[in-house]
Amino acid sequence: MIIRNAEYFISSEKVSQCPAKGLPEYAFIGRSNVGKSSLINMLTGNGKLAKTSATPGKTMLINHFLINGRSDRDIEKRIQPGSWFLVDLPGYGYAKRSKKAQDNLEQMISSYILERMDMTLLFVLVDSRHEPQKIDLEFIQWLGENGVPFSIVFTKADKLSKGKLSDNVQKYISRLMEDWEEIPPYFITSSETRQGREGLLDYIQEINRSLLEQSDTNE
Ligand SMILES: Nc1nc2c(ncn2[C@@H]2O[C@H](COP(=O)(O)OP(=O)(O)O)[C@@H](O)[C@H]2O)c(=O)[nH]1
Ligand SMILES: [Mg+2]
Repeated sequence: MIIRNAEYFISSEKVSQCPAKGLPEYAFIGRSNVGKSSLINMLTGNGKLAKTSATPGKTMLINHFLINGRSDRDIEKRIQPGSWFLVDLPGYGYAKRSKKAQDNLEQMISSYILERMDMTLLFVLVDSRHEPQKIDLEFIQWLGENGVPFSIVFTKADKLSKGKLSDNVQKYISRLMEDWEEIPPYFITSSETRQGREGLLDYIQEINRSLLEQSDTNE
C-alpha cells in the first residue's frame, strides 16, 4: 500500500468520543518504550506524526490519524474511499503511574478494544530483544478470550543479529502455541531500517479490500 497522506485527526478520552466515520480502523498498542511511536512514524512516513518521547507513559489519549485522506480545508471532508484510521493507544505497564491512573488507563484501553466496533485489527507490539514478558502474555491471553482480532509486531529488529532475532521470534511463537492452536500473522519490524513496513501495510490493504468487497455484496 502506498501512503499518500497521513495526518493527525483527533484525540479522545473515551471510546464514546471517538469519530463515527465508519472507516476501517487499525490500533497499535504495547508497553511503554516498545517503539510504538517510532513504528507509527515509520509506517506512515511521517517522522513527526506520533510523538517519540523520551518520557514514556505520558500519552493517555486515544489518538486517531487519518491515512490516505484527500486535501480539503475542512478536515471532516478529507475522508474518501480508501481512507482508514490508524489509532495510537496509550502504552500499558508503565510502572511509574499511580494506581488510580493505571486503573483509569486500563478501563479506557479495555473499553476501546471491546466496544469499538470500527476496530478492524489490533497490532500488539513486543520488543524482539526480550523473552516473552508476563504482562504481554496476559494481555494476549485476554485478547484471545475475548475474541479480539490481533496481530503481533516484533519491534527493534535491527538491535539483534539475524540468528538471535529468529531465535527470539521462534521462542515467542512457541510460547503462544502452548496456549493457542493458531497464531495470527505476525510481523518483524525495525523503525530504523524500515524492515517489515511493506508486509504490514500490504496486510492492512488486503483487509481493507476484503471489507470493501463485503460491503459491496451487502448492498
Ligand atoms: N534501534 C532502534 N531503536 C528504536 C526502534 N524503535 C524505537 N526505538 C527507540 O526506542 C525508544 C522508544 O521508542 P518510542 O517509539 O518512543 O516508544 P513508545 O514509548 O512505545 O512510543 C526510542 O529511544 C526510540 O528511538 C527501532 O526499530 N530500532
Ligand atoms: Mg510513544
